[in-house]
Amino acid sequence: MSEHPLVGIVMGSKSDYEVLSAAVEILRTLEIPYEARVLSAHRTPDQLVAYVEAAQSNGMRVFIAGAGGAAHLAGVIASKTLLPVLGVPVVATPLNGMDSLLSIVQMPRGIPVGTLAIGKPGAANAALLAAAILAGTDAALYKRLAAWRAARAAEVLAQELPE
Ligand code: RP5
Repeated sequence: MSEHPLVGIVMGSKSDYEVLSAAVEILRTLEIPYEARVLSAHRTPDQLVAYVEAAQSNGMRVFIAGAGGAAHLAGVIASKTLLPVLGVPVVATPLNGMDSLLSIVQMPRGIPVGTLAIGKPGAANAALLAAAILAGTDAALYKRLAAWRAARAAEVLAQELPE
């Protein structure tokens, strides 16, 4: 997107994109400028920190971080910025995402990470939460988010059960 990104989606590996694409979809639908990057807390720590610092300087407002296994990506990002960081646990090991969930949600006191559900529902909700954060200072986005919610309600009300 041409406008400067307000949401930075960071994932530890390209293999996480299948999950994080659910966040991308929501951000596109709500017309929120974003950028997505593959940066790893343990494989590219220096580049990760440089990215977070540069992104913040360039007007980023929210980070979404998705990773699997011993998922410290969101915590490392949160350690380098005061911007809200939303963590998405990804299934990447035989522990089925519980390892990632606990790694992200159990941040020690003082460096918060808002933690979402494991997998695609969590990624979608991270984007919706980012939208809600941004909508506090963006009336047009607030309207788009309200319309999105209303459409979900209409979908449920239109559901019919088989005879
Ligand atoms: C984590 O290890 C990544 O976030 C990913 O979920 C997992 C596996 O990475 P790859 O081996 O697919 O690169 O750091």
